[in-house]
Amino acid sequence: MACIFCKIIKGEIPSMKLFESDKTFAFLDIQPLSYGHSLIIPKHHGAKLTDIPDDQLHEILPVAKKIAAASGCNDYNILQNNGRLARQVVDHVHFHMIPKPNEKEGLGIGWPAQ
Ligand code: DGP
Repeated sequence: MACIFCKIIKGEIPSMKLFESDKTFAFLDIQPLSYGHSLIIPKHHGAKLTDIPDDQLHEILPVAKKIAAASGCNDYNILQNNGRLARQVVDHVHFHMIPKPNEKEGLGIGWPAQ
């Protein structure tokens, strides 16, 4: 399997893991748009949201909520791109959690040391 996110799930490519269960994996994005930019993915491989069975998606938003809360930021984007026209680069479904820190909130408090 050539999928880089499947390799990350298996530990064949290192990542900064934030969460793992039998169906879900979350890790820091390697090209962060802000400090704490993370990706929440189903372990089930599929390129687009419509390729993933419903029962593999149930944890995604609860995990995104936990990670958003841990970021220490009140403001954040949850994004999910499908297809090249939508700027999807990696063909394994992933939800971006992008904190929008302000000066008061600083860098957030919940992240592992880097
Ligand atoms: P998208 O355009 O929605 O397909 O975003 C793909 C994201 O995946 C992009 O923000 C960078 C991230 N990414 C790509 N390769 C790796 C990798 O090997 N490790 C990690 N942690 N993130 C990656």
